[in-house]
Amino acid sequence: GKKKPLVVITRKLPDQVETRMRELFDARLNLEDRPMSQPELVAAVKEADVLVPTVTDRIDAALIEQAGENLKLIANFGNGVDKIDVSAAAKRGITVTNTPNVLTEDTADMTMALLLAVPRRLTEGASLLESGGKWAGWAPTWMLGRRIWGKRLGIVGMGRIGTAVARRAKAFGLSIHYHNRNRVLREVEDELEATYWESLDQMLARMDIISVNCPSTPATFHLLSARRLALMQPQAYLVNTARGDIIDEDALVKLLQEGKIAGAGLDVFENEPVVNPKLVKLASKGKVVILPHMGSATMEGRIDMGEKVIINIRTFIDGHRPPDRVLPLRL
Ligand code: 8YV
Repeated sequence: GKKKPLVVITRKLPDQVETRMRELFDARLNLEDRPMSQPELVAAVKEADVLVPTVTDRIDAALIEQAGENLKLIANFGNGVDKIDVSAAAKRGITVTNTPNVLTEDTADMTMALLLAVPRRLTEGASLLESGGKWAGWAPTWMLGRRIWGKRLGIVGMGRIGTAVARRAKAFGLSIHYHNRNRVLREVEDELEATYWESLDQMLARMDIISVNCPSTPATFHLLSARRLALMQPQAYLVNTARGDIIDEDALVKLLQEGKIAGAGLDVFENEPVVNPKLVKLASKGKVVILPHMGSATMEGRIDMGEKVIINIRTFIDGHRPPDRVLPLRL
């Protein structure tokens, strides 16, 4: 029969995804589960018919330049393609796909977890008991957080995840506000009773909680700049489950240290996997809750992502347009 395509997968995936990949393709798995080195990535793009990278691989123009004749598809295991130079790929005739939809609800759940955890001092309370016996007993004025219900939530980026966050937040009694390049459909706005802010600056200045849910692109790099972050209210909280570089992290740290905003819940960072030690220190004081990029990390989600990758590869190999093709950005 036909020769199976050589599919190089850069990271360890759930067992059942790997088993399926082995059945369908000439799958080269990463059994050690550490990020590939640069030489390994170069070797991979030279040989592979299909590359399956994750967020820990930088697939930039220089790497794509070195791709072999065979490489025709980069099927990203993940939604964000900020680490992949999609235009450089397009110029070489390489198609790029991602895994949208299947991680929307999980990421929205984690956004809510952070949104609740910071104002209600969840990690502070938990670590107090974990560290042993500092609880002198309940008192009426002890461990007071801030109420969530009735507050204003401003969502930066009202796509699939932003909308899923809005639905949850509405059920928690928050009023929904959003900034987006375009207004969302009227019926979605009506359902969420959402207020559209054309001006991000104005929205930032008026919200109690800001949630970042847009993709990282050259246009959103430091979208929450030092100037914009300074517009936020001193009692406001910031949550980010999107990408670290959308926020000027140094500026955020400074505002938190100076008490110019109340707190932050962060699942993503500018320099992953390195977390700014100042943020770690703020976390130990309960000012921030920091998580190691766990937004979509559910067993079910990872399996669904794997299935999506497989569908994209199979559709492409069969000569059709894969369902989750990513087009180069028009900026
Ligand atoms: C993953 C993500 O952790 O899909 C994304 O954009 O950030 C997460 O789902 C990672 O990207 C998998 O490659």
